Amino acid sequence: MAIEQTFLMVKPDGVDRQVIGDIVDRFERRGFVLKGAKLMVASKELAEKHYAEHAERPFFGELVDFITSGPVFAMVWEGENVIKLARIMMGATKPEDSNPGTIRGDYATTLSHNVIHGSDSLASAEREIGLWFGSELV
Ligand code: DGI
Repeated sequence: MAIEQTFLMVKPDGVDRQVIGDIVDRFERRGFVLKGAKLMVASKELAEKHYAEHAERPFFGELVDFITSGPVFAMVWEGENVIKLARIMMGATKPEDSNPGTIRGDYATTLSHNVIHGSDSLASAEREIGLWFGSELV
């Protein structure tokens, strides 16, 4: 398995709940390496590009409004199989399906307020890292 990079983001509810430290700690303890991080408020344009695959869904407007409603903590993490393993550590999208011990299983309150985003494939990781970090990474 090759070394990969993935894009992870603590959503506004997670920043508000002050769980950035816990989330960073989980990935560091798992052996992954933080390659970039920033606290920022996403523009509507960036949010719409990020969630472009959901553009036709009825909840798209709500999704964009929520992700731009306050600061997010955008991150790039690196490691072996990090894309898949980060998704497992995050837990399922729906709070009723996310297992205790996962990030969402421990913190998510509703379907939209589910604390963290993580790329779901190599193609989306590359696209999302480019979108959020461009050429900023060291
Ligand atoms: O990759 P995920 O975040 O686990 O899930 P996703 O890419 O299918 O959806 C992106 C986000 O959109 C998800 O974290 C929460 C929200 N979402 C997904 N399905 C619904 C939804 N929000 C609402 N209100 N209704 C939905 O059916």
